[in-house]
Amino acid sequence: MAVFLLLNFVGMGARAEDGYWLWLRYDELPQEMRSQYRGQLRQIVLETEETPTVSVAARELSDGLSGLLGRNVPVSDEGARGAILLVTGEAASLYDLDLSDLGEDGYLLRTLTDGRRKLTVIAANEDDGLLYGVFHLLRLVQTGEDISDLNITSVPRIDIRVLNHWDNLDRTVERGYAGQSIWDWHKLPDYIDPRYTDYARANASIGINGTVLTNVNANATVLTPPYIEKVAAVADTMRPYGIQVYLTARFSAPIEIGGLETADPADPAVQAWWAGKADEIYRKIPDFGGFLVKADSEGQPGPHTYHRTHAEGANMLADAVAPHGGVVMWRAFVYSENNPVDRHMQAYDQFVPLDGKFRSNVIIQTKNGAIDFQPREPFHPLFGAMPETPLGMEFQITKEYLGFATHLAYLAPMWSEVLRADTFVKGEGSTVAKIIDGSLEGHEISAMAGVSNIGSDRNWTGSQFDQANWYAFGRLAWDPAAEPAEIAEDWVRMTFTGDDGAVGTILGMMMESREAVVNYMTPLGLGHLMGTGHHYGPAPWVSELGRPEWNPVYYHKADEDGIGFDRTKSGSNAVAQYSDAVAAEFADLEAVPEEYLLWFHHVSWDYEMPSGRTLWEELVHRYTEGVRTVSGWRGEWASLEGRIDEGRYRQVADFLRVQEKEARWWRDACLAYFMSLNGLDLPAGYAPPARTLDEYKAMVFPSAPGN
Ligand code: BDP
Repeated sequence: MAVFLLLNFVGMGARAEDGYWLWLRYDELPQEMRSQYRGQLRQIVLETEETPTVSVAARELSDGLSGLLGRNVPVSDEGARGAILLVTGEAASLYDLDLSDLGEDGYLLRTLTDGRRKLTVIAANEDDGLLYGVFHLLRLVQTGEDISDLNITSVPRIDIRVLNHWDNLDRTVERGYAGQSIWDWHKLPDYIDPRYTDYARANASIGINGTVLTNVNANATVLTPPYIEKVAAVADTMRPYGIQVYLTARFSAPIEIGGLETADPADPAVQAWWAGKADEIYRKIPDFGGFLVKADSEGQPGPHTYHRTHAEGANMLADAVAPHGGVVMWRAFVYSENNPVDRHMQAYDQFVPLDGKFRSNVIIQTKNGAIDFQPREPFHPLFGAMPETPLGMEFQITKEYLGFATHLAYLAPMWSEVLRADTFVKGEGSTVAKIIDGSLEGHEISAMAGVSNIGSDRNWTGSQFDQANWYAFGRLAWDPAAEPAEIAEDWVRMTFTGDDGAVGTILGMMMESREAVVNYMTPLGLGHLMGTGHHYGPAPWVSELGRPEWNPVYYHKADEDGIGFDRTKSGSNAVAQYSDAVAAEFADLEAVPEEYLLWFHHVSWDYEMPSGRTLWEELVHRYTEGVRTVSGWRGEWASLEGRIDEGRYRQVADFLRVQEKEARWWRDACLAYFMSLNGLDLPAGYAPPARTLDEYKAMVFPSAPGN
């Protein structure tokens, strides 16, 4: 029996486990998990019109349940006993279901009793809602939940839940660690890779309803007629799964592909060109989502060339897509090498004066923190500072700054930390989540974007555990208040195993992982210490790059006396961009949370920390803890050998070895560098760096990916 169970849990035999099936594996559940569904889930009955979306929903449910329950669960039109009913619109009144608060994407899951057997009802206003409800029901069965008395209502808090692919037309992926782009532009539109459908299924299963196919560092070619055909073919594949396609718009496209001499947003010919381009796109893709724009940032063209503002630039594009119901997601990630002001402050300085000047279909897409996706940043001061403008959240799923694909770092705790942060702009409870979901200021549109970690690697994301970040992004975009640990547990059970002991071990590792990475890379509020260009590994010593704010020394400001960026009044005063309550906390050396200490303060090496250690000792301690945590996981993972399929077990084991090695490298290189400045010894009991500082400095990585 035990052997039988084990085989079931690890899904051996059916197919090789290489991660391709993500969390949608649908392997047969062990008998004692399956038996609770007896009398329920017998067949699927459609009480709705059979549209393409309803068809994919019904097929997914049928395939999924047939696999999980080890018996055929057909779509049938007879015999409602023990059935799952997919219900929309009018039919809901037959079952006394109130759909009025569900909006377009929400759904109900209900159990109704029909004699001895139970009916399971999935009801929604729209087909997309049904599809989301189907995936929710599947998740409940995949994780062995009791569904005998369901009473679930689920409505997304955010309207636009979108992936941003930083994918180039030559299939390279900026900051991609999972192989080539999945978009095979060369073979499109004639060849539709079956992966596109699996991509759409996976996204729909977590509520993602949009995808920006191209890099923010944009190429205008994607807006030319042959590429619009290709995009339309992708959009056709995505549509049944409720996913809208978006593109990045290169601001200078009217010049590059339009034959105009200017891209000035005030020029009527430029406006007409964009309006015509939008019309052309919508003729081929009637549900096209709109444009994402990176302008006047890191060398990208933008309205500033013509002495126009971000608002003037964004509004021109917004006007072009508005007649078709499209939106513009205009990025707030801007800073300039000519501006001596603390980089932390520059986006706020540029955007806050424009509050109220954007069209109603513009969303200002803002990174979670003011610098750049570091392992830990305080929330961006723009959140709460533009009450008249919808602000969208931009998270980075791909782990550019958290160890690429080889490091285990579960990111939901990091995202959740920001979503739950209180801006205090309208008193206590003015969380970042309420700002982006629009509820604090009553905005009509809301968006959350995740920079994708997806590529053509067989396992999609370059590692098994990075799938969890894609998964968690979708779940948090649907519900920013969701618990990271609960999301992780669902993912582990669906992806790896239902064995409680193994689930506990894996979950424990995941929940520790982000903090471990912070510790071995950038503890106590440090940030931006990584290598130049490729961003691989530590390089806190770098000081000679042309733009001041590209140098790590700009961020840590370490010298013989101390370390940290003074962002209080005596320094850049970036704290003043936060509400008074938050500013007061961050500015006060005694009150600032320890994890942001060096983000806001320059502190002497002998400063006494709450732990009783000096700052230097604490830093050494944190770096060492980070490495120790990762070393511990190697043993924990080893305890799962034979309880996880061999293929995925091995890959994770190997990656953990890489992570341990690189965590040690981060610790040692950073400590060696800081010691060269402060002249201090390591506290007793802490191992010295394995190499000399010069050796760390001499390391080069010509094959580091993603650059
Ligand atoms: C930085 C990345 C760079 C992106 C930029 C952005 O290193 O590749 O182009 O963000 O978000 O973190 O535009």
